[in-house]
Amino acid sequence: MALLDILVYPDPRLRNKALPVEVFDETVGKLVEDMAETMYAAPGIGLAATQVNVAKRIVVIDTSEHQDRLQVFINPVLTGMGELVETEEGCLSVPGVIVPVKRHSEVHISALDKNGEPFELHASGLLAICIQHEVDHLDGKVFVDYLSQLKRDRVRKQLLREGRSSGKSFDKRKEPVTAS
Ligand code: GNR
Ligand code: NI
Repeated sequence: MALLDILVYPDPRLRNKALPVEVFDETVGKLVEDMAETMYAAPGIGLAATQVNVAKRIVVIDTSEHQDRLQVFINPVLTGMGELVETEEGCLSVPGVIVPVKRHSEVHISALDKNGEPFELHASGLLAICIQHEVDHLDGKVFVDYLSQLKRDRVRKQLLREGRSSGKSFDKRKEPVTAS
């Protein structure tokens, strides 16, 4: 078991699009274990492989009250259902920021478990919100993308100022000093 480093926005690697898992070997099993450990330690209710710089379509979630029910979703496919609901969301890759995001209140999920066995699930409540948030990560999307550009810029500058983002291709000296 190992704790993995979580990428922080605006790290450009959060924009990577994850590829489907095709081989279910011990590498996948180890990654799932390490992702779960990392999520519980954070603590968070979900984690996508993209956040630990692995471009594979793997998500771990635990929305149970006592954080004792791990759910693993590999190559998840969602069908959004129900009305759109606004929930206050946070993200381990955007520390300190909680903003309202609109999501489907219910989703149908098709996915594979860690052994490659397919399963289907109908989710509502926090699990429905969380899986939509995680599949966005797999597609290179971060919840701040739903904010206005002004608010997103504020979040980006704040995190760069705090020096929490370690995006190597972000040359902080080239950040314009004057905002237009
Ligand atoms: O820990 C998390 N909490 C959370 C709260 C509301 C909506 C989504 C989430 S997911 C987040 C963990 C995370 O960043 N997963 O990508
Ligand atoms: Ni997140």
